[in-house]
Amino acid sequence: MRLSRFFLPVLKETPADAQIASHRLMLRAGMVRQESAGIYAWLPLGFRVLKKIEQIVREEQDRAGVVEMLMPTIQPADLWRESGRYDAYGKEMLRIADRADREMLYGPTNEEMITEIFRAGVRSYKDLPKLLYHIQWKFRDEIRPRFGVMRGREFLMKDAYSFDIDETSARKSYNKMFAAYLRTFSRMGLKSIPMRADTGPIGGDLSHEFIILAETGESAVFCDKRLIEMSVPDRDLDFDGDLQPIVDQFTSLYAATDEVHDEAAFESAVPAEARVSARGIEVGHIFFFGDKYSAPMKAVVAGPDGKEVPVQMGSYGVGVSRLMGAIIEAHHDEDGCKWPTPVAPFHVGLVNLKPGDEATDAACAALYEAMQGAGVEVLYDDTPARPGEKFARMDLIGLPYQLVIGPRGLGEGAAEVKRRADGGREDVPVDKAAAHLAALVKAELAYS
Ligand code: 5CA
Repeated sequence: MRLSRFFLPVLKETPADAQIASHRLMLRAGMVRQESAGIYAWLPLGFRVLKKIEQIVREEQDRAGVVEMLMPTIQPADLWRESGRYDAYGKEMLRIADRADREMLYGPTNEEMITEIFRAGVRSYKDLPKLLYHIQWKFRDEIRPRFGVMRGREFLMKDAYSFDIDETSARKSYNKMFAAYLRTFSRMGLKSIPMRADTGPIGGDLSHEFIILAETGESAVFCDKRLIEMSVPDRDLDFDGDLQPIVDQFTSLYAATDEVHDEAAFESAVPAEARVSARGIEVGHIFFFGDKYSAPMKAVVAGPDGKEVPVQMGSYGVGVSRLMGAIIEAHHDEDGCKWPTPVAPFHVGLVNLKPGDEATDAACAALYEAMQGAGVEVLYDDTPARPGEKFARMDLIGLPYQLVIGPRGLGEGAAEVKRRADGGREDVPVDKAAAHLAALVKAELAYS
C-alpha cells in the first residue's frame, strides 16, 4: 500500500480525554475515531489489525472443532422473555421498537438466540456434542464507556456456545475452549492467565476469565507467579483427546479476580514470594451454566433411555475489539505502538527519504514489488514529508520493521533496517533487503 493513497489521519496532539496509552495511541495513529460515546469507526489502519485479531481467533476456534456461523445483531424481545432476562438485563440493553412497534433489541450476547436455533434443529443425544461460534458486533449501554475500545458500547465479540447431553461431556467442551483460548492469546503476543471468576448476568457456577496483566487494567487480580511462566499447548494438541491435565495444570495454582478472591485461601496456597496482586485486562470469559437457558426455553433432546432432558450448555466469549487495546498496552513505548508481527497492520514500512530522486524512487519501487511478491505486507511511505516526520509516523504506527532508503545509502548499495521492537538497526545490501525482510517476517508469522 502506498501511503500517498492510504488514509492515515495521524494526530499531532495527544487527545486530552484519553487516559491510557492504548487509547491515546489508537487515536494518534489514526486507527479509530470516536463517533459517539463508546462507539468507534475503524479507520483503515485499525481495521487491518482488527481483521488479523479476528482471523487468529477464528483459526483457533476452527482448530478446536467449533463451527462458525453468523447470527443477527438485532433480536426480538420475546426471545429474551422466554429466558427471563429481558427485564433482568436492565439499562445495559439497548431496546428498540420497529415500525410495527414490536420490541426489539441490539444483542448484548446470544445465549437465547443460539438456544432457539439449537432447539429447532436437534432432537437426540446422538447429535451431541455441538459447538458453534460467531464473530459479531454487540451493544451494551455501559454506564461508563472508557479507555477507548477497551470498554466500548459497541464492540466486536467472538461468542461460542456448547451443547452436551450431560455435565461430564459439557466439561470436555469447556476444556476445549480453555485450551483454545490459551493458544489464541499467545499467538497475538499476549500472556493470558485463566482466573476463577464471577459469572454476572450470564449465570452458572463454573467460570474463568482470561486476564492479561497490565497496570491500566480494570480488574484487580490475584495469582501465583508460576502461572505467568506456564507454557501454552502447541499446535499439535489433540482437541479430541483428554484436555483435563492441561486445565488442571493451570487451575491447580491460585488465580482469581477480586469478585471471587479469598485472601486466606490465597495466603495458604501461595508462598509469600510467589504472590502476585496486580491489575489485569479481561480478554476472554468462559462459562458453564448447565440448563439455565435450555430448561426455561425447552431446548431438550432425547437421552439414551428415550426421556427428554434439557441440554447442558456453556458460553465462551473473546473481546475481539478489546484485544487491540490490550495488545497495545502490552507492546508500546512513548513513541508509539510495537505490533507483534502476527497482528501488525503491515509487516514493513518502506521509507523513501527522497521522493522525486530518480534512483531512490526506482530502488523503492523495486523493493516494494519484491517484498509484496514474497508475501510481505508493505506500507510504502512515498509522501513528500520530511524524513523526521516520516520516522516519527512510522514509530507511532509501530510496524515491526522499517526499511529506510535514501540517496546516501544507495550510493554504497546499502539499505537500513530498523526493528521496532527493540530499536535495533542494521545495514543490509539493497539487493538482499527484500529477501532478508521476507525471511524475518516469515519466521515471526510461524507459530507452534
Ligand atoms: N455470553 C458470554 C460469553 S460468549 C459473554 O457475553 N461474556 S462476557 O460478558 O464476559 O463478554 C465476553 C468478552 O467480551 C469479555 O471477556 C470482554 O473481553 C469482552 N467485552 C465485554 N464487554 C465489553 C465492552 N463493553 N467493550 C469491549 N469488550 C467487551
